[in-house]
Amino acid sequence: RNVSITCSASPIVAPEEKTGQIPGRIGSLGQVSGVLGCQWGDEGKGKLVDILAKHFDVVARCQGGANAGHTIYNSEGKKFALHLVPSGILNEETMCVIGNGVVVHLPGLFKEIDGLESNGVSCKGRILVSDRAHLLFDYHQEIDGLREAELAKSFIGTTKRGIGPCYSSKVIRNGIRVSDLRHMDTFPDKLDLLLSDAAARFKGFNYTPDVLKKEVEAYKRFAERLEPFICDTVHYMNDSISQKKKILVEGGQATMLDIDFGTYPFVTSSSPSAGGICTGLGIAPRVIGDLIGVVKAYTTRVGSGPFPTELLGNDGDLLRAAGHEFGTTTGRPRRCGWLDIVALKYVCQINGFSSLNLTKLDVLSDLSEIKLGVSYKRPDGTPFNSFPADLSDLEQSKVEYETVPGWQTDISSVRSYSDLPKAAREYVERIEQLVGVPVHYIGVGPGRDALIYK
Ligand code: 2SA
Ligand code: GDP
Ligand code: MG
Repeated sequence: RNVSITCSASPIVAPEEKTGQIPGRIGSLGQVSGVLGCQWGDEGKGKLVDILAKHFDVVARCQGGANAGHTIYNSEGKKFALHLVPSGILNEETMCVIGNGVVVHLPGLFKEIDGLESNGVSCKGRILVSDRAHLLFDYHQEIDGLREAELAKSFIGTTKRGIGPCYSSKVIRNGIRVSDLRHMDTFPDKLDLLLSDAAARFKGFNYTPDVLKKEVEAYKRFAERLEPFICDTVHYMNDSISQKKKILVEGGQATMLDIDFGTYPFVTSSSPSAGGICTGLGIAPRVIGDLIGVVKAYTTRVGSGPFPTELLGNDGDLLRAAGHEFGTTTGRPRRCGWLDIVALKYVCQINGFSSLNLTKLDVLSDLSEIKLGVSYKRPDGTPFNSFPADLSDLEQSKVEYETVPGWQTDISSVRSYSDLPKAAREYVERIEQLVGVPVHYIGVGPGRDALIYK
């Protein structure tokens, strides 16, 4: 699950390489900017971060872990699927920070780094891992699976990457942090406490002294290898801000999966919305300039939980096939449906986006008509004023749709907004009108060049 490769016939040339100018409004983005998911993840955040990275000095992840799957293509069309390493890594001038809010599975991180290095991407001296970040052990992953099995039919549909169990250890305060690797004398006792706790709770978790011994040995080696990457990233980030360096924060997952604002309990265990930037990197709210919300032109969700605008049966299958909607981390088929304006308005309110990146508009090109979910109504016909917190309200609500004409033309090679078919422009403008946030970037394909600057 590291790096897979496909090669396109010819190199993809980014607009700035052709014209020497910074495209669109990239040049005026704030010193500290962020790219966050607006739906249930997989909106195409990685692609935008990769494109923006060359205009920033630092790209930082602030939450989540290797549950994230960010797919990007370099200029030769080589495909990279990143999980823990920030999507700025392909731009060799960019420093990549894994912040304190991230949960780090070291075997996975090293595997990812090895995969990148063997594909010609130099990581040496370019990745910093926070000394305050929590370590995610194999046992967290095992427990993730055991918890899901216990939940039986009400399983969350996690990525089984150990995310929930690791954040649980952090919050219950027996977690082990990166800085603990510098104290190998006390590390075995801390790990024993953690593993004994798991063994007491889960019958299926087989804990023996041999397990501890092997894990401690492995972590002694990991500690040595990680040492050059370990950094007080809170100091590094704030120092970079003082030095007027440009910082881009890369969100994983999305606000509808946020532990506070998402469709709880069918959420992840971190804060993928704006607040997670401050808690996950140790930077002040006032330094945050622009936040770009990434939103697919339709909706997908992987895992269980409410999805009001979901298309079941053949319609959903067609969208999945057209958009190649399969999990980047787990390969699971993603559930597909229409764009949900009610959820998007709620997410825009929480994050205060300065602009949106509407992605995968090309995927809708074959449709004769497209629907937008514009309001939710209760069984008695009264509308909800906002996105309901209560899952039973969501289950009972009926979505009202607005239908707009499709464009039925291939738009994947369009590069300027005015060249888009009228119906495609009208779709974009109707979304802007409904949510009140401008769309500044439009994705028309997976490659770096397939972006329209509006
Ligand atoms: P977890 O593993 O505890 O974070 O799972 C809890 C919920 O969060 C969802 N989740 C995701 N949803 C979309 N994409 C994610 N990343 C991968 C990708 C997913 C994959 O890029 O495709 O490969 O399956 C991601 N990570 C977490 C998850 O589905 C649960 O609903
Ligand atoms: P992320 O987790 O938000 O970074 O998104 P993922 O990488 O998991 O999923 C998005 C998928 O859509 C990836 O395979 C991208 O290569 C692809 N993609 C991104 N933007 C576009 C676009 O505008 N059009 C098309 N067709 N594919 C896109
Ligand atoms: Mg993804």
